[in-house]
Amino acid sequence: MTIAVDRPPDVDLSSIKTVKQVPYTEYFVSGHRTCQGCESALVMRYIAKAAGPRTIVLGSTGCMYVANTSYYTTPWVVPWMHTQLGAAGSAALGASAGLKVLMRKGKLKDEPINVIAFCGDGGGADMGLSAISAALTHAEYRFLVILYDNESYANTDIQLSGSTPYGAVTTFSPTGKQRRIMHTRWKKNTPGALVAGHPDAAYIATADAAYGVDFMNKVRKGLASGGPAFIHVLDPCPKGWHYDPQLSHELGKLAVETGIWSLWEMEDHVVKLNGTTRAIASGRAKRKPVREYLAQQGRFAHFKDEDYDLFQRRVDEQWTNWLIPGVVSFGIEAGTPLNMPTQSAPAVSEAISESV
Ligand SMILES: Cc1ncc(C[n+]2csc(CCOP(=O)(O)OP(=O)(O)O)c2C)c(N)n1
Ligand code: SF4
Ligand SMILES: [Mg+2]
Repeated sequence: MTIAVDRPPDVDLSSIKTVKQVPYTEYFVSGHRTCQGCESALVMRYIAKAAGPRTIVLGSTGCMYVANTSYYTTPWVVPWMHTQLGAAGSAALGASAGLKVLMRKGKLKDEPINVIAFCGDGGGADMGLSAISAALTHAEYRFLVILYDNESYANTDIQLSGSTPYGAVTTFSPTGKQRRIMHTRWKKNTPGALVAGHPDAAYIATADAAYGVDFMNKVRKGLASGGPAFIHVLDPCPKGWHYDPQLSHELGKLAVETGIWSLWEMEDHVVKLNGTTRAIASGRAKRKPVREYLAQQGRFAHFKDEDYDLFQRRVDEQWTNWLIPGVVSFGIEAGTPLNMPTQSAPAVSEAISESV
């Protein structure tokens, strides 16, 4: 049985092989007021470039709404609409369903249109997780939710989110004389939770703003997948992470090179590690010490050796104890029988009919 797949638009969603093949045309231009070195804004630019002109973008409240759409100005060239903090999943699903109904009733030309909804980590990994989860169960609709992760509620002055790393200083977790480490919880594994729990999602991936071509290709794969898709992209924030804006790209790379952030994708119901993450996992590259990444950021300036050591141990565990490094945050008991892929097993058991 097959899941009904929506046709992707006739614009180019093919894989970009080299930087020279990146489309020249911009659909996210100047006219925004994000901080210098803001990688979240770069993520928006990549999204728009990769998706092209036949696209509707829905943006949840956060820096990428507030700083991007000051009164009477906008950097968006494609149609853009604000949606509530926590509503990216429902906005994506609703827009996709709405377009389908209008086309079926003949009120809109029947043509494939990309629907992309973005949210921050506060809006997606915390407040809007249930809406994203619900949306990813609707295999009959084609849309892409992109969570841009700057690791805090940045727009409202850097409050701690479920995506904030262990020990980081935020306005909710200041360091002090009595207590050096105020934030003692480990970063939530949002994409791992989503990939493990949503068997009908068509495409789920992680990305990093420092790996632009990889990210743009993932945006295209998500849009071309024909069903519900989700990408979690890490993007350094000079204001919240307290570093010189010129280090944005370097820090994005270090997040992957230290193994703190992993690059992977689930396509056709199979998980693949990508790029540097794959090279580390297969022994072709060595993980860098987490200190190289953490020590360049003011939010970890209070760290002592013991704090770096603890952080390193937790990251090591991601690579030694997790079933898939950086993806599935548990191991399995030795000797546990595992499902083996068989030639005869059908991919999916029965067709899902159109519900609108
Ligand atoms: C329901 C609701 N609660 C609180 C707010 C205030 N608010 C606006 S933006 C924001 C931060 C959002 O953080 P995140 O989603 O991580 O996006 P970022 O600002 O980091 O880009 C908050 C708390 C709001 N707009 N709506
Ligand atoms: S606070 Fe961070 S995410 Fe927000 S505009 Fe500035 S750099 Fe970008
Ligand atoms: Mg945020």
